[in-house]
Amino acid sequence: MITLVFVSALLALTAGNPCASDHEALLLSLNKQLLRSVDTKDTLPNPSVHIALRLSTNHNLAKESEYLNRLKAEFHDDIEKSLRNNELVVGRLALYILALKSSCHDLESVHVTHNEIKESLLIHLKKEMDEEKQNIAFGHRPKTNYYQYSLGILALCVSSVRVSTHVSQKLIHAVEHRQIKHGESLCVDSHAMAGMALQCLKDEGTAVKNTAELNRALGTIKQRLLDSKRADGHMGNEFSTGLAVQALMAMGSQMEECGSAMEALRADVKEGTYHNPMAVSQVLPALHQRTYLQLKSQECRNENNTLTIDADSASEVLPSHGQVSLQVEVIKSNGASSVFSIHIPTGSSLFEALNLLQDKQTGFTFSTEDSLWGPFLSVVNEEQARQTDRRYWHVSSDGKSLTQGIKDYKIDSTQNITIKNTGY
Ligand code: B12
Repeated sequence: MITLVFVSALLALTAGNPCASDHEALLLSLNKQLLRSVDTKDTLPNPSVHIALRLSTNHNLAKESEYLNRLKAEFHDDIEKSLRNNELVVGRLALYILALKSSCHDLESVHVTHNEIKESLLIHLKKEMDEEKQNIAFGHRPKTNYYQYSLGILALCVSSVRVSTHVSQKLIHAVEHRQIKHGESLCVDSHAMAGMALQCLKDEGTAVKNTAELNRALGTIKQRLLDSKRADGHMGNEFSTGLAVQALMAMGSQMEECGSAMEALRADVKEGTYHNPMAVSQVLPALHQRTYLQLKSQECRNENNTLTIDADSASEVLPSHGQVSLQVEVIKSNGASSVFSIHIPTGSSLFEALNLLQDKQTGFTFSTEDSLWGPFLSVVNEEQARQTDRRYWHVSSDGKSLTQGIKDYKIDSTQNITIKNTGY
């Protein structure tokens, strides 16, 4: 009798847990999708992709090691190129360090050259963080952004480099004074990154200016992440939920496999929301219930080396049918507006649509800059929205801000796109 009650209770439990049955299969397919993306040679290798592969349970060690070598050659060169142009590389350098760390690579053996001085990656990052601290002191924000500033602290902390109390204090202060934003609203992604950075300092017992303030900031971040939860389980949006889940786990919250945020992520995976490798790389660790903080104790021993790419798994691109009309309004920084119209094949990306519009020679022109997320719209009708002036081209459709970039956003119905030079 007791056995019967126990078995039916167990059955009821598993039946009420629909996520448990397909979790492993979904994880594996997303893992394979990310592994497949590393074969693309037409873009720079992405350290965030490497980190996600290394934080996974199953590996393809040969491909991972080949990718690390590409990072050490191509990504490394790109960082040095930016240094020659006197640009700050805080975020990319931090991700590069975390990627090396994820493969247990000796960090002291990798150097960058800046102003003819050769220095280790960690020393250089420490210097850039000091520069950013000064930027915050005099300009009230970092030259890059708080997402990258947090990544910088995280990379130093995970690599056991002491973070100065002045540097950590600036992040704690920014959290408490609601200065961490994406455009107009509080930025969930950056709060998640700040949470992981500050949690790392706490776990390490790193000296901070005021321990009570550190704890208060961690509490604030946790509350803001929890408050960002929507009815459908997402925290912020589809692209911040993975980082938010990861941060909450790092901060000691139980994020159950069957919790609503995990359910939301799984639903997104099934719907194919995450096709951009950068998006996959920010979601996969959370689904594995792993966090960037675990890179600190990464051992790289006895790893499961069974991950392969299925021969027939390449996704099929269906030919599009019909046309939709698109209206594109450009609003320049002085408020001047111009409107362009075009018919495009259904399912075109906004990037393809803008190219078609440009080819029609109606006066619309644009150019983009490469980033880890893909092409970032930087110049429209010969006006540049400069990040150094804290401006960008904000993109919306029918008045709703896009949650994807121009290359990923697909157009399958008639709509009005607005591209507006906006300050942030
Ligand atoms: C800071 C930030 C911005 C800043 C960047 C400028 C700055 N110096 O601070 C501003 C406010 C300008 C911005 C703009 C946009 N952003 Co933004 N942004 C971020 C954030 C929080 C951090 C990016 C970063 O510094 N990464 C670290 C460094 C190491 O990586 P990086 O690739 O070198 O960084 C550069 C690019 O990421 C680029 N960038 C920033 N946002 C976006 C978005 C897209 C689609 C692309 C291609 C590039 C890009 O700016 C970074 C600094 O130069 C991320 C959060 C995240 N989860 O990644 C969101 C994030 C990348 N942004 C996002 C979006 C949607 C946008 C916009 C499309 C919003 C809009 N409707 O207009 C625009 C881009 C429009 C365009 N012109 O092409 C989404 C992208 C999701 C997706 N699937 O593509 C994210 C993930 C936020 C989210 N959860 O929704 N963003």
